[in-house]
Parts: sequence; structure tokens; C-alpha cells
Amino acid sequence: MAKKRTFSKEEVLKDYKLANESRQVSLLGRREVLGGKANFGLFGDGKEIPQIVKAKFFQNGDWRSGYYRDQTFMMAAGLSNLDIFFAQLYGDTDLTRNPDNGGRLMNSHFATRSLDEKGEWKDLTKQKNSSGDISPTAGQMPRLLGLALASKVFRNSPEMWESARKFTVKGNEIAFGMIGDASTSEGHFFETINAAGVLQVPIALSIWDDGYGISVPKKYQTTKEDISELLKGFVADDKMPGIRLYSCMGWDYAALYEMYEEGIAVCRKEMVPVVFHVRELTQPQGHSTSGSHERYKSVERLAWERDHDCIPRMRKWIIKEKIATSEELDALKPMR
Ligand SMILES: Cc1ncc(C[n+]2csc(CCOP(=O)(O)OP(=O)(O)O)c2C)c(N)n1
Repeated sequence: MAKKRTFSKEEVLKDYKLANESRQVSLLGRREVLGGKANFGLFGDGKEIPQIVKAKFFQNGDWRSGYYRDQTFMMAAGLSNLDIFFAQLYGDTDLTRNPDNGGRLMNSHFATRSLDEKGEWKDLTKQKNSSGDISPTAGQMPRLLGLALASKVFRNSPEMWESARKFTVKGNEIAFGMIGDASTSEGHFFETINAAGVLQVPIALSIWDDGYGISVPKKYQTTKEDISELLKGFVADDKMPGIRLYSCMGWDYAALYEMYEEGIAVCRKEMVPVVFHVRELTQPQGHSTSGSHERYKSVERLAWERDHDCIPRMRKWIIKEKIATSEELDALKPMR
């Protein structure tokens, strides 16, 4: 049997605190929109724990190509914070306050800056990088492939290492992708997976599976209602290369830790595409501020979502493992 990991109390409490902060941001963000202070909001509630764990393995020089649910990943990676988040929500056009998009994109469309104030390239190997999110779902996939392919080209071209030293350290960077389960039904998703398997490029792609694409459940979206089942044919075997496929419950902090630690190490070392299917995630506030999920989810489904919410589940695990007491956890909450 594999040895059980010992978790550092400090790290676990820091993660739990950030998850709660990010959740409060989502709750407050929806209220701000419905109260007329911002036009529209899409939030990352229900996906906090896997994003915090994945961000632990995001290194300087790496790139992200993700989508609007990734606020907690961005905060955990040190690329966003509460001020930046609300500047985005209000469409602030000041780039120092809203460096993600200067009010030129929808909110929760994240990006880092590759140029300095003088218009010169920054040293991208010394920062964590995010390409700018775009609104067509699955549109991030071709770009994810391109970013990973760039690493492979750099790795195989030592003659470029000196001239490209602001972009690569010998091609060791990898590309982090994120996509929702419904968007895996799109052509860009399958084309990217297929091309990544052929090209053997370092993609670390998470599928945040909350069972819905706005109001449409998986039953009407995904064959067999299970994207891992569909991806099995792409998986590498003894004879042929392909993708590596992992799967884990999105509310299981300890299992997520194991999965991302192992999978991202494989991706980085072997420069291969790795897909992480993160199951049983929820949407505590539904899809966006334009709708109410109470209108299309059954009472049973809503109860299931409350029961599987990743933050209370992490809390139960912390107490069960005797990492901290409920009083200690209550003291961490940013707002009551
Ligand atoms: C190409 C395209 N089609 C449709 C939409 C409208 N749309 C925005 S989000 C969304 C659902 C996405 O669901 P999923 O990928 O599961 O992500 P989730 O929001 O559940 O995290 C749809 C259909 C879009 N933005 N782009």
C-alpha cells in the first residue's frame, strides 16, 4: 500500500482560507451584479479546491490557457487578488488596477502582461504566464496546443536557447489548460487532444466537470455521460504513445494533491500530454448572473450539490484527519 502523505498544517490552513476567500468573492460578486453595480458576472465557486491544488505545480515560465472559472487558480498562483478581481468585475479600464484585461474583455477573463511599460519583452521565464481568456468556449484549446508545442520546439532547438532566453529555459516549460465538461463536446477539444497525442507535447489539462453546460446536463451533451470513457482510446499503451489520463473527485483535497503531483511531474519530465478529469464539482450559484439554476436543476440535484461542495468537504476532511479543529477553521473565515 502507498505510504500516506503527511500534510503540513500551515499549508492546509492557508489553502482552506484562500478557498473561503475566493468563495466569498463569488458570493459578493453576484450580489454586486444583481444590485446593479456591475453588468455581468461569472464566478469560480464550486471549483476552488482543485484549482488551489493544481496551482501548487504551476512554475515560473509555464503558461496557462484556461477559462472564466479559474479565479481561484489565478489567486493561488499569485496572479490575481481581491482588488484585481473586483476591478475586473466593474470593468475598470486602468491597467494598474485591472492588469488582466483593462476592461476590454468580459470579467473573469484572465491574462498576464508579456510586455513592460516601454513595450519591451519581459523575461517570461521568471514569471508565471497566462494567455488572455477568450469567450468562445473551447477556444482556449488550440492555443494550449500551440503553447505546448512551443516548449517542444525550444527543447529540441539548442541553437535557439540563447536568443530566446526570455521565453524559455531549454524548453522545460509546460502548458496548463482548463476546460468545462460541456465544452469538451466541441471540435476544438477533440482536435487538440488528438494533435497533442500525435505531437507528444507537454499539456496539463484539467476538465472541471460540474455536470452542466449552463442548463444542459451531461446526458444531452456527452456520450455515456463520461468524458474519461470517451478519452480511453487516446491513452498511451505499451505499443504507441498517446495521452495520460487521470481522474479524481474534485472535493477530495488529498487525492487531488496526489494526482496533480504525479501527473504534472510526468508531463514536465516526459513532455507528454496529461489530462485530469476532475469529477463531482458543483456550481453553488449556478452558471452566471444571467440565470438561476433553481429553475432547471431538480431539488435532489441541488441537495446533492450542497452535499458535494468542495469547501465543506475539505473542512470535514481537515477535522477528521485532526489537522485542525472546527474553532481554528472558523477563525480563518474572512467573513461571516
Ligand atoms: C463556442 C461557444 N458556444 C457557446 C457559448 C455559450 N456558453 C458560454 S459558457 C457555456 C457553457 C459551458 O459549460 P462548461 O464547459 O461545462 O463550463 P462551466 O461553465 O460549467 O464551468 C456556453 C454554452 C460560448 N461562449 N461559446
